Amino acid sequence: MGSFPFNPDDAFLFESMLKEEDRLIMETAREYAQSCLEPRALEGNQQGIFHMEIPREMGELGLLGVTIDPKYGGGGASYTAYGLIARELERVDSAYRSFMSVQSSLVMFPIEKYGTEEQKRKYLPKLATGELIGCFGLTEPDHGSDPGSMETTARRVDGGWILNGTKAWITNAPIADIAVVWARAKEHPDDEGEIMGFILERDMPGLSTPETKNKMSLRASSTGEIVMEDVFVPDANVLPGVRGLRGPFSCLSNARYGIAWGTVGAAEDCYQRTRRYVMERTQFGYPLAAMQLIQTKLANMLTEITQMQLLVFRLGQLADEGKVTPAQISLAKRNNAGKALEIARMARDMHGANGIVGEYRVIHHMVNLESVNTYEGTYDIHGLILGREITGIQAFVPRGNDLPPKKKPAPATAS
Ligand code: TGC
Ligand code: FAD
Repeated sequence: MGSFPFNPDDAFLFESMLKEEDRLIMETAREYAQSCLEPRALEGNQQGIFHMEIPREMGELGLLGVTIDPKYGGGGASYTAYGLIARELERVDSAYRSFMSVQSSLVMFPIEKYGTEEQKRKYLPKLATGELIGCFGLTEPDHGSDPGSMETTARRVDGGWILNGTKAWITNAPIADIAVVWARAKEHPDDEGEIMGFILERDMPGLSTPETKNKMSLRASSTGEIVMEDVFVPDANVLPGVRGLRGPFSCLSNARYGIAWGTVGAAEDCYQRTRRYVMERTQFGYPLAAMQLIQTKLANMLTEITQMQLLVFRLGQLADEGKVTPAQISLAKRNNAGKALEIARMARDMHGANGIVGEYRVIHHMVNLESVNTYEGTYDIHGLILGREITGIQAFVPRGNDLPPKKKPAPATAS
């Protein structure tokens, strides 16, 4: 064994395994995130502001659509590079990673994969520069974990489709120029309807995107609804390359992959801030860092982070070799979002009262990670996806004849 120094930020030297081109992209993202996003993060969170310069700044540096073909303005880079960008943005605020994930994985990806040549040329270059902002509408007020039960419909008419319905909890919706919306398309009124993807533009009559107010998490992310009242969408704006749930779910795979990486950044930031804090903070005449319980907590954090780092590194290799599966992505998203949240909660505790103060930034990550653990499939839904892969038995719905009656619970009464 050599006497190589131990690196308490990268215990198994995972960054040393990165390819040079991926490392350069990581360094660009890190420099930008630390110098341009970090100074805005506290205000963004406390005032609930998404600074509108951010899309163009990210676009100029090539951080949007990094895996998309360069002929459409993308970066043509690896999935590992995409993950590394997510990690650097989320090290500052999950809201910034969220913006980038939605733009790259949920808007640019389906247009590139399922769109026509005209759609690719019309939208992708401007999405890559941040001139256009996109959002992705799958979730509905009554259908979150089970988007297959969606109620939004597209009715066939001459030259296009009429969309009706409401999508809820949509990242970027209030600021988006375009929306990729998934709806049940009915050629005839009695059709059950196949899920199809549509590209909606901001100025289409009948479309509105009211903001979701009073969020206590991801406050620097703009979230809203997509309300569609007889919105006419021409045939030119239909994504022709996919039918069925496979369409939106393949986009989710990409975005979940980015979340698995992004949450490493949030966890690392919580751990590093906590390590600095306990070295400086003295109680009972000694630095907190000298206490056994504190050291064990730091050891636990670093152990989890190391596993998270190695997991996404391998996930990135598999993605770059074209061998990654949705189940592997579910495992990594579930593990890393869940562990990052636990680490953030621990970091908050180890900061004592200061842990609830914005400037220390750990509660900021903590409340963000509550959303990250929920969106793109909750922690338990990914457990069920894995359970189905392991056993071959789906357990999303209760089985047998004891199904609960389909009625709404009585409203709670004040006593
Ligand atoms: P299921 O039978 O599992 O699948 C239907 C069809 O889809 C295919 N498929 C996939 N294809 C590609 N990638 C994946 N990850 C896929 N998962 C499934 C599947 O092969 C099948 O294809 P086919 O051709 O045989 O029909 O459908 P199900 O209805 O039983 O699914 C159940 C479940 C729970 C797995 C699914 O509903 C689910 O994943 N629920 C979670 C919903 C979710 O994640 N929503 C996310 C909304 S977007 C969001 O949160 C953005 S936040 C972004 C940000 O701000 O960063
Ligand atoms: P529910 O589905 O109502 O789940 C509630 C609880 O029940 C959870 O704990 C869940 O794990 C559990 N549960 C559900 N089903 C089962 C089951 N079968 N067995 C056991 N437990 C179960 N959606 C988009 O389409 N686009 C976006 O851009 C987007 N951005 C978002 C941004 C934010 C900030 C948030 C918070 C959400 C966003 N979402 C978006 C929606 C997100 O994907 C959903 O919130 C998520 O899929 C969960 O759905 P739900 O909130 O309806 O929860």
